[in-house]
Amino acid sequence: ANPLKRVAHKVTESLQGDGGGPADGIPGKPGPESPPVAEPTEPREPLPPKPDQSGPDTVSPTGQPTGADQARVAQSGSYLTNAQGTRLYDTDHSLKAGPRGPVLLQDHHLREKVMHFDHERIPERVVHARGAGAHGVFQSYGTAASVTKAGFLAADVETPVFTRFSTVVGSRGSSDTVRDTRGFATKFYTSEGVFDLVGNNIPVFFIQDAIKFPDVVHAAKPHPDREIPQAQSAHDTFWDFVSLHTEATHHTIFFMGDRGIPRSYRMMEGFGVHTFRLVNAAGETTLVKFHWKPKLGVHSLVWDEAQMINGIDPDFHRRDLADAIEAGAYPQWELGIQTFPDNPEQTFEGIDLLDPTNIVPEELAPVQPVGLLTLNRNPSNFFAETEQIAFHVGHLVPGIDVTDDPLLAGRLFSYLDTQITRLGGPNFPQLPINRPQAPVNDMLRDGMHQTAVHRGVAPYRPNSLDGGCPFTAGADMSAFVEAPVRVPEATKVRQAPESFADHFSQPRRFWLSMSPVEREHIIGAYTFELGKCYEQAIRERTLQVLANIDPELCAGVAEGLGLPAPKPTVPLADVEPSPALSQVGRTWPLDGRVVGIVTGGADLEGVTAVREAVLNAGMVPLVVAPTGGTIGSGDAALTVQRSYVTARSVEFDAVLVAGTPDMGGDAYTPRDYKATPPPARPGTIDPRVSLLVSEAYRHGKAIGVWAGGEAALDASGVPADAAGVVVAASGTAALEQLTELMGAHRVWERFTTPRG
Ligand code: HDE
Repeated sequence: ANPLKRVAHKVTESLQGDGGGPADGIPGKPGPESPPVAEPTEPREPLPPKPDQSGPDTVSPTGQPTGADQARVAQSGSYLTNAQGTRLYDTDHSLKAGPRGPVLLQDHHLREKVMHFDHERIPERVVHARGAGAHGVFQSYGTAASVTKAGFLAADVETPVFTRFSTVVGSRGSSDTVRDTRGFATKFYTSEGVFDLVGNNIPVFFIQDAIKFPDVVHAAKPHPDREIPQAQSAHDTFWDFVSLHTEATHHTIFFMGDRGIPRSYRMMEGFGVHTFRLVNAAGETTLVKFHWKPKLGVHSLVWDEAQMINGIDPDFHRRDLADAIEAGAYPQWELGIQTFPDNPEQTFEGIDLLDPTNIVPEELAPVQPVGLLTLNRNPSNFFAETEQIAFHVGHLVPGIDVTDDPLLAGRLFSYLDTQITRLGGPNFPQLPINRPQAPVNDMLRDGMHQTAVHRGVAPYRPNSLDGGCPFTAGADMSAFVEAPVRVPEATKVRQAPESFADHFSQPRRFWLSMSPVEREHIIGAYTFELGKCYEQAIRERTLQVLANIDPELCAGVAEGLGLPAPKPTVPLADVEPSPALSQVGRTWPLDGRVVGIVTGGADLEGVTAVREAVLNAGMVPLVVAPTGGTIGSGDAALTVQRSYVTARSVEFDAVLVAGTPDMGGDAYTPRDYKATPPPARPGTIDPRVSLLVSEAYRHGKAIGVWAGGEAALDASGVPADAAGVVVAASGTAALEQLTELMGAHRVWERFTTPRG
């Protein structure tokens, strides 16, 4: 039969109003005698394409994946092709009129290659531009099942996730260890749709109302005239804003504290910040705050170390996360909830739960663990995964709903809107990293970068032409139904509630909860940041803010700035400390901690034994020797991970020195020094080793020596009997004592506090 004739025949039929009828196997479609149908009441499978319709093939005649399948594996085959799959014989030379002649406009390969390159960059995130991420799984305990019907929190459900950590202020290429808040955003690909928990490592925020977000970000970003400083809060516009806008005080003291410079993404807490509303199967609601608790504890760098790392290894956190996962030291966090009765006031123990500058101390509302997050897979392509992932606080699943926190309201708008600029249109949920792992059956159509090939003719409801599909589901079928919360009758106002007005008692609680060494760090941080401001008035205004938190804090900073300490202008709040806020005083597991083992060639057997012992303890040993390559010969030969040129103390959590790590004879070359170093005398300690040891000491790290390594201590000015310094008979004996010390993260006794 002539196929063309068949088509012509069908067209004529449909023009006559005979839509094919039940003979087509399309239920609900009227046959010649059927009456017109009402909207169907039962869902059914999507219509198959008509015989004259077909989507793009997903496998090419040569067996290569194409279309949607190709998106998963962008590169296939062994030979270079252009973007259309045509093989190329040369990609290094433009097409020219003779080897020395002009390049020809007809070079379509040159034009395609350069055109694509010209558009490789997309706009960076307006905030949180610098980040790193990983895939993982979330295993629920089922302990939240009584308060939420969210399927992924039911007992024993495993949900795939992707987590992205970030700094807030810096550009994409900025350094990891700047003083800043960190983002902690997790996408749960649940069977009921995507849930995003877009949080930070600090439990409160700068502002109480989203309308001020552009203000705080403009103040924190580099000055608009010279575009400096990069990724810093230590400048006039930031302190100008936060000193005038005292609701920022709580967030500011948090990141002037040690949480502003985390040791590792693996060692940060995470917080949902806002109060959310959970809904259980019976429709009962509970107010809730989300917490992530790292299994490794909450630890930070010291400021000197953080500044050094900015230069030595700007990718410090990114590298740490990827290395730990690659080594199998998978970072883990427990998800926990603080729950509060959903009372009409939405307060708990007098704390306004809708004010995102408030915490509820864990001592008043304990954090109850509800599941375990394990990050166990590094991305295979940074752009496709970490850069293109798009989080949104409005990505919610049944059982988790929002509250009237005015900061959250603005975020519900912003996170969708920003993707239009960043990812180029409304179809970003189709990017591989953003695709839900639940079936998608939306009626969103077309638009920039549409990659779906939709079927059917009726992307609208109600319809009868697509059999009434898609159908809406009820709450009993996992549909998201907003909690029917009463909205109080009110008059429209641009105004904050009275309960948002106290800006000092919670920051005071934070201050009072810190250990002496943490308080010194906070004083040091304010003194540094304000010392970088040019305007005296900004310093003075900030001192007034500090006086309203605590006189000791204010006096400490005033002293450093050489200014008088003002008196408080508000009564100092009588608040109980919250010990859970302090990072000091507990013992933690050491998985993935890095131990530097320095040797100039002495006791290589001992070094080998320590290396093994470090590995067996789940930590990472790095052998440091005068040059790269190997050290020693024969069976004793060891691979060197860091030479004296590439090793710096900041990479290590503890340092071991074997024997006298002298200049290594001929191996010592002064190439990494600008000036000629002191003349090398055999047997003296290499200045790079004494620098390493003295820095490790200064930063409160455990140090162990054996086999004559005391000489390295001596050369570094480190007393052999100082706290956290171990002189042992063997490397493994030294490590044993070090491990104990490292459980506390740092040798805190070394941080003397000038104020007692
Ligand atoms: Fe964000 N925030 N934010 N934020 N935020 C963004 O979304 C915004 C806020 C947070 O790894 C942007 O996709 C507004 C609080 C994280 O991709 C943007 C307000 C908290 C990330 C945006 C806030 C966060 C973002 C920029 C005030 C902690 C990175 C690019 C109302 C609870 C997510 C993007 C990632 C990113 C807006 C306040 C956390 C512009 C308007 C509070 C972790 O949409």
